[in-house]
Amino acid sequence: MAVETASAPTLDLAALREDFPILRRRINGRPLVYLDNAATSQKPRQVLDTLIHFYEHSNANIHRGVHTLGAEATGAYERTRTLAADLIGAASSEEIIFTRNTTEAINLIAYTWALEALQPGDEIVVTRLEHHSNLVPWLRLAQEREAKLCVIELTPDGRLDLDSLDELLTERTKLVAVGHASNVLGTIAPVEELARRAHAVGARLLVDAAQSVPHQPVNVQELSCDFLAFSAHKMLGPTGVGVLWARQELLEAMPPFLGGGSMIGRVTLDRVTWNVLPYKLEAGTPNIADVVAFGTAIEYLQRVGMAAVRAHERELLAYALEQLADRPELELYGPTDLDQRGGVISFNVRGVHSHDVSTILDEQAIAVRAGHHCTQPLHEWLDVAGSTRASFYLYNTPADVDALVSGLDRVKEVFHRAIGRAL
Ligand code: C6P
Repeated sequence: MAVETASAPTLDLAALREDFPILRRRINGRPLVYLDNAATSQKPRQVLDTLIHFYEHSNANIHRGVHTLGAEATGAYERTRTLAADLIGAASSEEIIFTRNTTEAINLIAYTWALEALQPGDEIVVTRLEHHSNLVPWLRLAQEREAKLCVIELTPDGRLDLDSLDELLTERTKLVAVGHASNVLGTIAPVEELARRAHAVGARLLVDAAQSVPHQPVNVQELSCDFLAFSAHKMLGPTGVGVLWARQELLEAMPPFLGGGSMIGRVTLDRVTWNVLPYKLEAGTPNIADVVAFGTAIEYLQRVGMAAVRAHERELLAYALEQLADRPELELYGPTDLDQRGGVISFNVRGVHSHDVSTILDEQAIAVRAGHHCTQPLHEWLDVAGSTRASFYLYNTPADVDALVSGLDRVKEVFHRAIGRAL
């Protein structure tokens, strides 16, 4: 199990890895090296056990039946809400809304709060780094509401160019929507400063925290943001669960998103009133068992300590960048200052398609992601169609980095002619 000490957080990696059954898998006769954590993380047996235990002992619908199972299921589901609130420093668990994923949480804000708040001519500020989940809803809404989308561009090494903010933020800005950590470059956005600058012009700040909450301490009070979204499946939890956090007064003022069971106060044939928070924004039967198991994932991460997770990934990142330096066939992307960067390395092997790189790595049991990673405007800026991405999590080891490096040696061997032509 992991240990966090006050001064130097360290992880007992051998013990920790024992908790993840899938890490014992072999692919093509070799042990799995899982470096696709930004896409989704693996799950510890504690989370898997919770899922099985729930279905074997307490399965029932929630907030409905008054029988024992219904009460147990409701208690377990609501317990996760409290754990999620504690994890991000929410003022109360009523500020936590369960969704399917980050994408749905952001769309919820777009089609409730933003649809009401935006008038023709208003402006939404996003960044060049955004995942399509934090871009497409705003593009759609801008079209629907005749609003304008303004973009924070990047410095040459892929940080946000804050010099443009004075021009971009005006009294017409209603929302700044920013990814806390980029899923491609790893860039960590200076959210506190963005919040201060957004609030100074009366705008709200939405943080896409899909790649930050799983990897580092995040506190919504310290960030001073207004909305924050993340996904359970990227942080040891099951798929199908997302979290939307927003300040209570904003949630209170928002109209419901979907209509149906649970979200109502009273329904007659000519009138409907809404339930209190958080239920007003959770229509229908939710993903009960997966939310319950997500609670176990949060407890697991809390035991390890988010500062320890961040420190471990930063060490792996530093080691990997050192090992991958001075290889002329590699084009590496992302900030050089590791304090401003999460545990993600995207790159291209010159002259070789990212899918081919990924396929050769997969032959050696190394799982990475290839393509545009749902960030086409960023890849347009990088001037490449796609990239290969290795992304770390708490169970990765320096040996995984070594495997990646020798995997890339193999890519070089196989594609030496194409690489030679490109150099
Ligand atoms: N990025 C990746 O491989 P969902 O799919 O809703 O759980 O998360 C969407 C999302 C939003 N923002 C950021 C910054 C993300 O990285 C992601 C998911 C995965 O990079 C899958 S495309």
